[in-house]
Amino acid sequence: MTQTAEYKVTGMSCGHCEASVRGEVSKIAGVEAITVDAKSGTLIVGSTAPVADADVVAAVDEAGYEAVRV
Ligand SMILES: [Cu+2]
Repeated sequence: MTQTAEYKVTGMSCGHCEASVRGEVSKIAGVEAITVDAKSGTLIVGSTAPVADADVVAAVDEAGYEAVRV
């Protein structure tokens, strides 16, 4: 892993929400590690190469939530 990016995600409330976000974000090329916490609304994406914030925001949107880069 060469870098991490943190996002604030609004709308998550339980483990199913975390799983949905994890599932969509894991589809992004280069993503190696995903830490997601519904309680704090935190998403941390670890990747081997730079991942566009727009791609992460789109993936989270696909899961049904809203992400903003911290
Ligand atoms: Cu949920």
